[in-house]
Amino acid sequence: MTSTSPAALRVGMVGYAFMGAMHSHAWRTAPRFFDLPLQPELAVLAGRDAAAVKTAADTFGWRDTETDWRALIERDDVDLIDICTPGNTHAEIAIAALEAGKHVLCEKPLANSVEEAERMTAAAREAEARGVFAMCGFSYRRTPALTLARRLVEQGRLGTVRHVRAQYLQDWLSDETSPMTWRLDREKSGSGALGDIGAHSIDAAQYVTGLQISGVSGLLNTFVHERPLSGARSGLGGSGAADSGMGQVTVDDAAIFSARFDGGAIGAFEATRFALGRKNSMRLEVNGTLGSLAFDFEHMNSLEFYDGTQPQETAGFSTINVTEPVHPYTGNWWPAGHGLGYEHGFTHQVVDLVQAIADARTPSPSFEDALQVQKVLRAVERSSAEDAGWQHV
Ligand code: SOE
Repeated sequence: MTSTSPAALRVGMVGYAFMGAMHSHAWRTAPRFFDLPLQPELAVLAGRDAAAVKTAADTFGWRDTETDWRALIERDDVDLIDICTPGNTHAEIAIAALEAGKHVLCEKPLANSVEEAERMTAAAREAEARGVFAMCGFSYRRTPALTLARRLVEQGRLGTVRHVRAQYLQDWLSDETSPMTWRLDREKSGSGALGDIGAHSIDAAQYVTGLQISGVSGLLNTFVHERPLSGARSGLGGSGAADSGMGQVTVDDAAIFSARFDGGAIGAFEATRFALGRKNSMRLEVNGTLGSLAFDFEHMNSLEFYDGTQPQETAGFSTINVTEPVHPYTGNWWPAGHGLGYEHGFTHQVVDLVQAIADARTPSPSFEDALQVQKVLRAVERSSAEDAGWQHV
């Protein structure tokens, strides 16, 4: 009997900071733990600074480097472009890559505006007709507990969804001297807490419930308008140097909005980087006519479930340890009960993308799904900026 190894999927990646490191890890790890129909190869890493990109490539295990993403896209030894750069570059790179016949994985949020996201979605639709596929990286969908939550909603265990409560709470900007980053510059990031982390909540809420947000009313706020241009970094935040000059913060620090979903459910959303003590608390609570779910990423290996069909005497929220082989993705990892981390969602994202490409079907979330999230972001911003109240999405 002969065994044939799967065909290669040669990846070219643009960007090598936090998300670049994470995606590198995912591409390298996915085929080691999952049986994939295509074999990802870390082919070429692109970045503008030749020395820095070479160091990153050596660190993360990339074969070759480029200093211009256009040269990367032109290479015929690359099949897929993974975009891990700030939002202002997504549209140009993704559209060029799709036109050149490369599959695309693009970090979230898809773009900095609905107009860009629409162009990207049109390019993805056109590419798909040629067998070329695009996915947006809303990685939290692939946290096993959230995938299980989706499964429970699909199985009807919640009945009709009535309420969604979604909060994404971080605190890495609480220190007012924490230095400027591209994430605080609207030109580069499109928006602040709203697009960076609120977008995750929007995607997760729509994914878990299977419902789309049709209208919103929002309120954004910026608490700190100027920050030192440089300083000692610690994680995403840090403390700035008083003598480094000041830069303008041009995005929101926090966002809240209420939402209406198709079908009548209502939701309350909150995104902030000023919730002292909350590190990466991405929470989702869903209440239906038959049951409720609650999730907090700070306890990512568990899901709270209330089964309202149980006898009242014994009914109560139960904590499911989402660490067993019956749970989504977990059987491919450690022995039962041992749990997963932040990076696993990114590895699962690669697994599902590779499978979709091999099956020649639209990956999820598609650019179309991500465009819908972008429309929600725009509606929230309009509602707040123009004091315009309710906005249809
Ligand atoms: C910063 O807020 C950040 O790194 C986001 O950009 C990521 O998407 C999120 O997963 C963690 O927080």
